[in-house]
Amino acid sequence: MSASHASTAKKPATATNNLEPFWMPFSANRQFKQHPRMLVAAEGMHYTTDDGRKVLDATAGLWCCNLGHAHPKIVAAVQKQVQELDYAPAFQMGHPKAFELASRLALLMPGSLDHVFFTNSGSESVDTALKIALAYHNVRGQAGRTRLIGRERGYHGVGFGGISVGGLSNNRKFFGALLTGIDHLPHTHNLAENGYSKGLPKWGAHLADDLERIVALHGAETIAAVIVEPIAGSTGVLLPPQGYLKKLREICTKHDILLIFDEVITAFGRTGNAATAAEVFDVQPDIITMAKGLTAGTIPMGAVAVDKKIYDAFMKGPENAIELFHGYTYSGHPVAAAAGLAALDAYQDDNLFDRTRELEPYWQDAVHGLKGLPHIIDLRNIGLIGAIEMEGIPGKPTARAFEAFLKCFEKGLLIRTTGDTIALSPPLIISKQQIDEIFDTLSTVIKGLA
Ligand code: PXG
Repeated sequence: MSASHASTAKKPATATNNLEPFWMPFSANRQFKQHPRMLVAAEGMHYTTDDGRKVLDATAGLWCCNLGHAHPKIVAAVQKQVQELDYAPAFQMGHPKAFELASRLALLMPGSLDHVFFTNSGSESVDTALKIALAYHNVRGQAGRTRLIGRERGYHGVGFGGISVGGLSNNRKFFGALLTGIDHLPHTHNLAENGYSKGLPKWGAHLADDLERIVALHGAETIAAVIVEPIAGSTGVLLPPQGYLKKLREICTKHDILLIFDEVITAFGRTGNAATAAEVFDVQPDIITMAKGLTAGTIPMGAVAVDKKIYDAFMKGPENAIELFHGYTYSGHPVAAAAGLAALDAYQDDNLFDRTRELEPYWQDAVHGLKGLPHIIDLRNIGLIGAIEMEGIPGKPTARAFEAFLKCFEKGLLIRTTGDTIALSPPLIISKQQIDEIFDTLSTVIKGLA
């Protein structure tokens, strides 16, 4: 065998805690492995690091641990489930908890969104929603509706569907031709018009009219669906201008185009006193994608809620025929379903969606209390979400925010940065005192940034 061929020879034994083999997702691998930041335990609002420090979680993990960490109800439910029924085949077989969770979710979803398809992540939820949209038009005799419309700066996970409708250049440009037949609406971020908005910004509803331009360009009869995040999270917390989502809804309805809300980070109480941002913003989509807060981050699970008219369109033809050729080995996994049911109980029993609304004014004052500190060019908030946008260091984009991230971590605070924006999304169980702690630390750190 020539030296250039890969070898299957056994590797020499290496230390089991070697950091090298794990190719970390969305991470600067080499930098991290030189200076690792390891979390070894978590409870309530705090992580514990491997050197025994407590770190206040201002990000709910990655926008997922809305109930804080190690919620006793979820811990008990998962332990019990894994012993009782660890796995059940998902195709042509069922187990009660998946049906129960779907029923509970159907009740939580707005309007006529009353059927639920289970996935294992936000990315899978997005690709599932896009496929359902295409197949929906197909089964009702409109197979020409194949175009999908996303939005600039949108993040819809990392599947090929999600990066195609997504609008983040780095997530797209390395990965070939992507899906064809995709168009993008303009993003809605405008600091000159909307800087330092509290809640939804006033300017920009007209940006939804761009959908009419796209419809005119391609013909409505070629367009299957529009997908947007009600609040664009990963790109730096971009809030929808007042009236914008309603306008999108109106234009979609007019042209028989499905409207998909990607609520992977906004669902489960993040934005106000309802399960979904759709309800908080009073706009009814045809499909909602979820993940993260569904199990409060404890077990991977995603879900896609669809309007009754969509499910019904598939329930035609012989009853012994499979209606949708799509699904995952772990769709509705018993342990994930048990975690989901326990999470829904906990949201309800602890009134956590109401709590978001109660804490919102305090949170808003705390976010906007940073105004005037060096480097800050915008502050934004809604529900229990906050964004601190900083001016980048010339020629070194992201460096300033990343330095803030490292300094906060040293001081016992976990934040999340994207570009030069700090995004905050604490567990909904946070106390006012912990909100103060977040902003005291941030204020000290930001004042000390280069
Ligand atoms: N859609 C949206 C709107 C998301 O925010 C996904 C889909 C993909 O979910 P999965 O489970 O496949 O990762 C997401 C994920 C951040 C951050 O810091 C956000 C996400 C993931 C990791 C970090 O903003 N969102």
